[in-house]
Amino acid sequence: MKTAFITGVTGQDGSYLSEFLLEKGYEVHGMIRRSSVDYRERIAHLEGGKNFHLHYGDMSDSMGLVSLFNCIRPDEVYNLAAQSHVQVSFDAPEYTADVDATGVLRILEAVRQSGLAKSCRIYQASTSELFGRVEEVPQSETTPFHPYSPYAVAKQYAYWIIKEYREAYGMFACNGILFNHESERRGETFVTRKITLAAARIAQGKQEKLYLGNLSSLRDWGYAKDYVECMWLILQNEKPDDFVIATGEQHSVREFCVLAFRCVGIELEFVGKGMEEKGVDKSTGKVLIEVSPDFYRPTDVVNLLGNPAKAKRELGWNPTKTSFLNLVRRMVDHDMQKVAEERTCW
Ligand code: G4F
Repeated sequence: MKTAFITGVTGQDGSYLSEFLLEKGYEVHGMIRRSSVDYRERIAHLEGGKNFHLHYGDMSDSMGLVSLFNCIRPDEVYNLAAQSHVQVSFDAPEYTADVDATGVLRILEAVRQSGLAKSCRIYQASTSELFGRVEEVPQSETTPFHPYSPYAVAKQYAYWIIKEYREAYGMFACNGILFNHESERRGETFVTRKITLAAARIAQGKQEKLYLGNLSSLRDWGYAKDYVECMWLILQNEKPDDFVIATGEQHSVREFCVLAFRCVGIELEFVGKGMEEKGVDKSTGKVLIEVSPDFYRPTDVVNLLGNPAKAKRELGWNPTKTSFLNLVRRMVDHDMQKVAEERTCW
C-alpha cells in the first residue's frame, strides 16, 4: 500500500485528490491548520476512514514539517497548501510569500532531512498565473513566465526551487502548471462560484444583485475533479517533469455569467461599457449584475489559455472529459440545491 501526504487537504483539490487516492488503495495523510472555525466541510465524509489520517501542521513551521515527514514517511507528497487567492495576495504579500514560496522550500528540505530524497515523489501545485501578463497565446511548458501579482511571484519561486532540487539532488520533484479548475467545492470568493451562487440566490429571490470586477477577463476553466487525476499521473510518470494542465478552451467572465444565469432560467444581456457595464434580465429589464471597483486588481491577468498537448501525449490525460457547459451546469445545479436549503434571514 502506497502512502500519500497532502498539504492543503481541506481545499477543493485536496478533497478530490484524497477521494481519488483512497479509491486507488493509498493510505492518505493530510495536513490541516488549527483554526477556531470549522473548515473541514469538504473532507468531513472521509474522516474516521481506516486509511485517512489528519495531522496538524503549518507551511510556516519547518520543524513541524520535518517531524510529519519523519512520522508519515510518504511515497508521494502533493503540496497543495497555499494562500491561493490572487486578489488577497495584494493585501497580504508577505504572508503569501512565506506560505507559497518559502513553504515549498520547507517541504523540500523536510523531505531531504527525513532521508526521503531518493524515495519520495513530490508534486507542486504550480499555476497558470505564472504566465501572467502573457507573452504568447496559448501558453505551454515553453512559454516565458511574466508573473503579475504577489501570488504569482511567490509561485514562481516555488516553481524554480522544485526544478532546482530536482537538478541538484536528483529528487523526483514536479510542477503541475494548472490552469483555473472549478467545481461545486470551489471557494465562494473565486469568480465562478461567486457567480453560480449568486445566480441561484437571485433565481430564488434571495439576492438582488451581483457585483463583479473585470468582466472581460479570459480564462481556461476546467473541472477540478478531472485535474486531480493529472496530479497523480504526473507522479506516476517515468521521469520527473513539468506539465501544463488545461482544457485548451477559453471563455470570459461575462460568458460564464450568461451561461450560469441561463441554467437558472434567466436570459442575460450586457449593456454599457467599462465600469458602467451592466447585466440585465432580458425579460424584465432588471439590472442583476453591476461592476464594482472593489473587485479590480492592481494588475490583472486577462488572457489565459493553456495548451495541454504534452499532458495528453505523455500522460495520456484527457483534458475535455467534462465540457465547459457541463461544468457550469454542475456548479449551478449544486448551488440551486444548496440555496434552496439555506434559511432566509431578512
Ligand atoms: O476566480 P479568480 O479569483 O481566479 P484567478 O485569479 O484566476 O486564480 C485562481 O486560478 C489560478 C490558476 O489556476 C490559481 F493559481 C489561483 O490560486 C486561483 O485558484 O479570478 C478569475 C478572473 C480574474 O481575472 C478576476 O479579475 O475573474 C476576474 N474577476 C472579475 N470579477 C473576479 C471578479 N474575480 C473574483 N475573485 N471576484 C470577482 O468579483
